[in-house]
Formats: sequence, C-alpha cells, structure tokens
Amino acid sequence: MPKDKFFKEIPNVVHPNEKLVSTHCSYCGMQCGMKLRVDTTQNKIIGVEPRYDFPVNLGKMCPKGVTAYQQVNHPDRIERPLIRDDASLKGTPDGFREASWDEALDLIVKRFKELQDKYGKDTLSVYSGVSMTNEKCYLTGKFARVALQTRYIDYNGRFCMSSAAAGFNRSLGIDRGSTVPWTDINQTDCLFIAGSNAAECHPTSMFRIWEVQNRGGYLIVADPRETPLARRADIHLDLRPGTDLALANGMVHLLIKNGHIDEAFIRNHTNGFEDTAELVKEFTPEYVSEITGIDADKIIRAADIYGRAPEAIVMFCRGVEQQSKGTDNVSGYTNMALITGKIGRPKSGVATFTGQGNGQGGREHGQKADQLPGYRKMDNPDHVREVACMWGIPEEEMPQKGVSAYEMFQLMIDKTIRANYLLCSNPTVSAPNQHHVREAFKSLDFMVCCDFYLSESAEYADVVLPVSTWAEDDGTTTNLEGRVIRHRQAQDWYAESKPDWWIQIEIAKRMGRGQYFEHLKNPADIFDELRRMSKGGTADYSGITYEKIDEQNGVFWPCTDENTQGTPHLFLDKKFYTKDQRALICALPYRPPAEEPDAEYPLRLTTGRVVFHYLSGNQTRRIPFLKAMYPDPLLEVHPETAKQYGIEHDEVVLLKTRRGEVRYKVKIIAAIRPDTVFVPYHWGKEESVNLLTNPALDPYSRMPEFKACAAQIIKLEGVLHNG
Ligand SMILES: Nc1nc2c(c(=O)[nH]1)N[C@H]1C(S)=C(S)[C@@H](COP(=O)(O)OP(=O)(O)OC[C@H]3O[C@@H](n4cnc5c(=O)[nH]c(N)nc54)[C@H](O)[C@@H]3O)O[C@H]1N2
Ligand SMILES: Nc1nc2c(c(=O)[nH]1)N[C@H]1C(S)=C(S)[C@@H](COP(=O)(O)OP(=O)(O)OC[C@H]3O[C@@H](n4cnc5c(=O)[nH]c(N)nc54)[C@H](O)[C@@H]3O)O[C@H]1N2
Ligand code: SF4
Ligand SMILES: [Mo]
Repeated sequence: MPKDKFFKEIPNVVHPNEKLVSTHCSYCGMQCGMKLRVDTTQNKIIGVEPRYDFPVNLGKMCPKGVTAYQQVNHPDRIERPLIRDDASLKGTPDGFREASWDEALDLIVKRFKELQDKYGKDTLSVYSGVSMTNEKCYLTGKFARVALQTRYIDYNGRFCMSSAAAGFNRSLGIDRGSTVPWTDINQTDCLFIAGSNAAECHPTSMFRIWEVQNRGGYLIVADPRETPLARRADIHLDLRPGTDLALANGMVHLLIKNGHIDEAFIRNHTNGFEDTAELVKEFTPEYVSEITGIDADKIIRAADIYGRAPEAIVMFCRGVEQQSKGTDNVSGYTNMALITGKIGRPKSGVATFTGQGNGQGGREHGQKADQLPGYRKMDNPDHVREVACMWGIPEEEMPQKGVSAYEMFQLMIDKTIRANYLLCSNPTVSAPNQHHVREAFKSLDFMVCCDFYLSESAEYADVVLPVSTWAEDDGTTTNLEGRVIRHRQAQDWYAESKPDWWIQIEIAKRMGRGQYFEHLKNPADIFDELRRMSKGGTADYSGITYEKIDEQNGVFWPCTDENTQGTPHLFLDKKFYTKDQRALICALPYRPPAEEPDAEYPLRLTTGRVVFHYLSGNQTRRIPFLKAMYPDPLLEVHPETAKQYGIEHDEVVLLKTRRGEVRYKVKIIAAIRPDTVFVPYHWGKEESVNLLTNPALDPYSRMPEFKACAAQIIKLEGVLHNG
C-alpha cells in the first residue's frame, strides 16, 4: 500500500546513547505525531522531537505536547500499590501504605467477592476513560461484563463525545467524528465552526483553518467568547450560551429561503426535509437574534456565505454538545450540510473536534453502559447473542445495560452500587455538581483507583493501583478523523507500575474468570481479538492490522477486510448508515437551557479550557512550564459587567450558583459577552468550577449541561486583592 502523500522523512540529529521512538502525543484527539527521545543507557525517556511524517500535524505541536514526555519519569509517579487501612481518612491524600501487587490484588478480589455474595453481581461498577488505547478500552468493557459480571460500566466520554455520538447516529447512522480526513479542511471554501476554541484546544488544526482564509475562503465562528479563532473569523456569531439550536434552525431557515438547497440530494438521500422546513419557518433572523443575542445582519451574511460556498465543512465542539440539548444541537448543525448536499464528497461534510486522545476509538469498543464491541447495542438481542458467543459465555450471563456516568453516582449514594473500579478518569474534578459526586465516592464500601499520579479521585480510594503511562505501552488509538494509529512503548514500565490490561487480566484470573482472558498476553493479542469482535459491527476494524497502520500512516475505519485501504471519506456513494441508507434531516423545536438567568442569578456561567492545561489537570498541573503559565483558575468577566459589580482585575470574588459557591480571581477581558462569565475547569477541591455546574442531562446522550447555568458574582468586602 502506498505511503500517505504527505509522507516525508526528515532526518534527526540522534545523540550517542539515544534512540528516537515514533509515536503520538497523549493528550487531545489530534494525536499529533511525535518522536520520544530515549536515553538507552538508562532506558529513560528524556525529551521529544517533532515528526513531520504524520499528515495531521505535519511536525506542529502545542505547549502540552512538547512537555508531555515530562509526565513519564515525574517524581509524583506512584511506584507501587497503595492500600488504605483507615477508612476515616477517605477523601484525603493521607493514610495510604505501600503494598505488594499480590496483597493489593488479593484484597480487591476478596472485597469484590464479599460484596457480590451479599448484594448481587451488579453491586460492582467500573468507571473508565479514553486516554487509553483501543486495546485497553476494549478490554475494560470485557473486564466489566465477563470478569466482574456487572452491568454498571460507563466512562468519561459521557461528558465529552456522547452528544456528538447520539446526534451523528441519529442524523447519519454512524458515529465517526469527521466525515472527511483533516487534510480536506484546508482545501474547503467555507468553515462554519460552532462552540470550539480550536486555537487552544486543537491548536495544530489552526494552520489548516487559516489556509482556508488565505486562499480566499471564509471562516464563520459561533461562540459567546471572542476566542483567538473567533477573532480571526470573517463573521463572529457571538451567541448567548445555550442558544445554538435557535441559530442552527435560523441558518436552515435562510438556506431554504435563499434557495441554497440541493433538491436532488434531499429527494434521493434524506428523510425529514418537509417537517424541518415547516418547523424552521418561524426562525427568521429577527426571531433568532432575539433568542441568541446575535445581530440579525450577521446571521443573514453567515447563511449567505455558507449557502454560496461550493464546498463547506460544518464543525463543532463541546460548546454546542455539552448542553442539555447537545444531541439536538449536533443534529441541528448537521441539517445545514444535509439540506445543501454539502456532505458525502471531498472537502465538504461535518466534523466534531474529538476531545480526548482516544475519544473516538474509546467509544466504539464497548465501555459504554449500553454498548458492546464493534459499536453493537445492548438493546439488540442479535448483537448480545453475537458478542456472548464470541466471548464464549452463555447468553444469559451477559449483563443488562447499565446507566450513564453521572447516574452511577446516584446509585452509589442509594447503595445500589457499593464498589467502584475507577481507571483513567478523575471525576471528583470533572463531573458536574461535585458535592453530590464526592458524597457518592465517600458512600462506597470499597473503591479502587488506577492512575499514575495520586489524583483528587484516588484520594477516595481504598486501593490505588499504579499504572504505566501511554509512553510505556504499545497499542492503537483512533484520532479525531477516525484514523487508527500506533503508539509505541518507549521505555519499560516505570517502577512497579503495570499497564491497565495486565491488571485487569490478573483480577479476572483471581475472580475465577481467567479462562476468558488468559490467551491475551500483550496489546497485539488484544487488538487481534478486538478486530475480530468488531467484524460486521458499524465500527468495523476487522481489516486493520498493526502492519497496515505502519504502511499507510494510519487506517480509517470502517475497514472491513485486509485487502481494502479503509475509508478516509464517508458516504462517497451517498449511502448513509441508517436502515434505509438515507440521512435524517431533523425537525428540532427550540428549548432554552435547563436553567435560565433570573433576578437572583442574572449571569450565564460557561466553562471550558485553556491551552496550558488538560481536563482535570491531574497530568498538566504537575508540569512546571504549564503550571507557571497558568497557575490558578481565573473568572473571565466583561469590563462592563465588572464595572456594574464594582470589581477589578485580580480581585477575588465569590461566584455562586444554585449548587454552590467558589472564590475566584477575576480576569477582566473584553472578549466575552457582558451577560456571560467563563471559568476553566482544570482545578479540583475548593477551586473546582464543577461545584457550580448544572447536572441537567440531555435526554438522549445523558450529557450534563457544562456550558450554561445561571450564576451571580458576590463582591467580597475586605478581601485583599491578589487573594
Ligand atoms: N488545551 C486543552 N486542549 C484540549 C483539552 C484540554 O483540556 N485542554 N481537552 C480536550 C478535550 S477532552 C475536549 S472535549 C476538547 C474541547 O474543546 P473545545 O470544545 O474547543 O473547548 P471548551 O473550552 O470546552 O469549549 C469550547 C468553546 O465553547 C464555547 N461555548 C460555551 N458555551 C457555548 C454555547 O452555548 N454555544 C457555543 N456555540 N459555544 C459555546 C466556549 O466559549 C469555548 O470557547 O479539547 C481537547 N483539547
Ligand atoms: N465544567 C466542566 N467539566 C467538564 C468539562 C467541561 O468542559 N466543563 N469537560 C468534560 C470533558 S469533555 C471531559 S473529556 C472530562 C474529562 O474528565 P476526566 O476523565 O476526569 O479527565 P482526565 O484529567 O483525563 O482524567 C484522567 C485520569 O486518568 C489518568 N490517566 C491517564 N492515562 C491513563 C491510563 O492510561 N490509565 C489509567 N488508569 N489512568 C490514566 C490521569 O492521570 C487522570 O488522573 O471532563 C468533563 N468535565
Ligand atoms: S494539539 Fe493535541 S495532540 Fe497535538 S501536541 Fe497539542 S495536545 Fe498533543
Ligand atoms: Mo472531552
């Protein structure tokens, strides 16, 4: 198979006693190619070099990527298992003692069995994440259902990609984050990007976005804040948080009114146009302006540009998805592409910027509450039968479907769930309504946390298991394009740490379920099982091999047999993955956010990210450069609003919502709507903005409303500036 056309090998200076290992960054869905520098005398990772031969980033990296290697041999690494004997210290970093693997694993299995004997199999739960390889994500689903035999498993992607997944499944019948490869983005004529701070969150996408404008194309951005992306836009649609569905319906209204629709495409390849056309009739620019706060003229111009563009890509990110109507927002924006026929061909389509490194692959192989490998569904009896048969377990042994991540916390509080196995996530920072989440972890009879640093969540555990990092293991991830790529082990497992797959297989054996796991000796064995299991599912990896990934610089799924190359562009044959192969244009009535501002809470609080930190911050708050660049969370307030409250830059104020209150230092910034305030969420404990956020869930995706709730600022008299 030919190498990708971007392939270009650039020689590196390699120092004596050093080797370079070609791999990918651990953080975001861009999965930038990079090389780790390894000191071969000590077998230690000591640095990083860019890698030009990966077509997505072409050698570019962001501040997190260039310092990612510093995680690996960091002094905070947990070296051996930790056991807490005194449960009264739960919720603190104190009271742990070091233990051997045998002692820790035996204790876990003893407690799991005791609890299951007393309260039934489903008393155990697994809470997982997608900063792990496909191999680990797949095995975690099997571990929960076959080794622990519980129905309760869900993962942090519930807070990340779940609305994109639900919206794409409904509209297109398939949940692959992008219908085009990233190398198409710079070649299109118009980008319509909603709710993405790409310059900070997917920075190595920016050169492609700028190229569209440099070639005379257009950039339209919908965001309540004037992010660096919005600042460069031809049109910035500065909407109120939580009002995207009105904007999407307004765009569709204008595209129809202006005749910018593709009637043949609508007739031959879609359903639902008439109902949608009827519904959007009332979404005139004036009405949409009233709801969103955007000038009607800007909406008219944006629709005209998108409508006229020969090729266009609609893109979005968590700004539109992390709402209690995130799924509808995704389908609403996807409607723009469907009515104009700007999908299913090169340079046109829809794409969500996938968040976590393996946010795409990690949601395909069965660690969601309602899903089995190959993107099979637990409510489909045929799918359940197929998977049970392949795993070699009786069909009646297959657990039922469980509940979503946030809903698991309620079950912990009411004691339906008494034990939790947490890996690759830090929910006591990242889940909404923290008071509730922390109470849930405290109320567990037994909790295990697998991490390489003692996270805020590990502080609630009875046993902490030290895992090896991304740089100490082989495996694959699937990047934001749907391209399956290889990560390579660059050094041995740190101290006594073990990879997640090793730990799960050991626990399975001790639970008496070893026969289903013992044949898996390494990531390659697990990948082999994963790809066989995926055959015939929507996310079909059966034709993907490690060798093919190397040869082609990644393989796009679906890839249904070893002789095909994979599928960089979806729907080139205009066949969607729905039952009748037609896409669904969705008629979506507008509804406001679950909590609207009122006299008591007059502001809209939205939350998100900064370029220097990653998610719960457990990995980045320890890296000296990143910490120095952005040490503490700041509350972004518009100058007019600051004046109204009589508060100054750097002053510490109280930010309050119906869930709680937190003190923040104020950053006065004109690049935000006056009715909106913003706080990044990368900090825990008493600084966590998730003490304030609203857990109202989207009815389809069960995504919480991280992006819009009502808030008030209280000036703290007598508190010194600079806190
Ligand atoms: N530096 C950095 N990069 C990351 C991450 C990180 O933690 N740090 N995390 C990765 C992950 S897992 C994810 S999910 C992605 C997230 O990437 P993004 O979604 O780009 O990041 P956010 O900051 O969550 O939110 C994006 C934007 O949504 C806007 N917004 C808020 N409310 C609304 C609204 O109602 N409508 C619209 N249209 N916009 C709104 C915010 O102002 C913000 O600019 O980033 C990935 N990359
Ligand atoms: N207010 C607010 N809250 C949000 C969001 C928001 O925009 N606003 N965004 C949400 C989004 S999009 C996301 S993705 C979530 C993320 O939320 P979390 O899942 O809590 O985020 P991480 O910080 O990635 O947590 C991963 C943990 O696992 C560890 N880890 C990393 N790799 C591995 C591994 O291979 N194995 C194991 N066992 N551990 C590993 C890390 O050290 C870290 O402690 O937060 C959500 N929460
Ligand atoms: S853009 Fe994402 S993948 Fe690339 S270096 Fe930065 S964090 Fe890593
Ligand atoms: Mo995410």
